[in-house]
Amino acid sequence: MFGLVICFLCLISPLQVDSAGIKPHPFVKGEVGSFLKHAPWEHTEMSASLNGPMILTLKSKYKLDGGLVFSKHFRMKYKDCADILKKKPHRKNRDGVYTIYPEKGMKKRVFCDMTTDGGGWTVIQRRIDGSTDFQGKKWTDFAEGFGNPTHEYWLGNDAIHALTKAGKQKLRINVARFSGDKGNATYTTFIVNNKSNKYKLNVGGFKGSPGLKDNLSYHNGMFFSTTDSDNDKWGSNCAVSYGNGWWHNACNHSNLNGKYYRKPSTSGNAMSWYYWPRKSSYGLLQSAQMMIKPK
Ligand SMILES: [Ca+2]
Repeated sequence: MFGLVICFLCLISPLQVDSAGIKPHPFVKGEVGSFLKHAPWEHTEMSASLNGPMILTLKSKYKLDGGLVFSKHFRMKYKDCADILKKKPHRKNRDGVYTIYPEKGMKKRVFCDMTTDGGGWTVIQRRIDGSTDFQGKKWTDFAEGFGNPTHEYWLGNDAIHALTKAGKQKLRINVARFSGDKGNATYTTFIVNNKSNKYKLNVGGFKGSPGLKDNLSYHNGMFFSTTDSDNDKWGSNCAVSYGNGWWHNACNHSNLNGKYYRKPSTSGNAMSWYYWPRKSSYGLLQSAQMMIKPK
């Protein structure tokens, strides 16, 4: 691209170059830069190619009267929502579904929260209306992920592991009750281990909004359990008793993958964040969301 700009300089102005022969005089560069910026470029063609699962290359050509063709290359590969925001700052405040590549060969559609606390949050779990069934899901479902990124979903333990394994992500949990109360909890440490370590949870560094207690540290160091894989600290399988996959201990202080009830419920299997502010009953949550962002 720069080479073409230099050729263009040759056409319109005597060019001063340094000893390397490529650097225009700052004044000339500024003049021409301004001209190029405001010139009536005509878009002539665009082509795209996929190189493996990670890289999309877009080539765009622009023509200016006089015949000059100016090529632009765009290489797009985003690891997570923060990466998108970093490379495309204009996406700030534009929440929505985006495509990310947590690691080589892994492509995921996720909801990006581009608004909360500076944006760039990759949503890994979302419950808002009960449209996605979190019950009846097995080990493989939780590993691979399920649901709809525009509404409710579980991103998948493999993807969550890929995003958090480097230890550079913080976790934020947003919860809301049917009563209208809202709260959030953040954890400066959030790492989910790999499949052979049963997606063991490493969480710490809690900070919560007023009144909201830490209900996840009880699950620190726990393996992930599902109805078909008991890895908890209880004699029976918590995932069977409660009906869903989670980092059950014996059994839980939080169960954000619990059953969604469309009104307050006293059922023990309901989606819950138990201590808020003190002991509370299950089944008071209307929505929950887990999202991560680099520290
Ligand atoms: Ca057990």
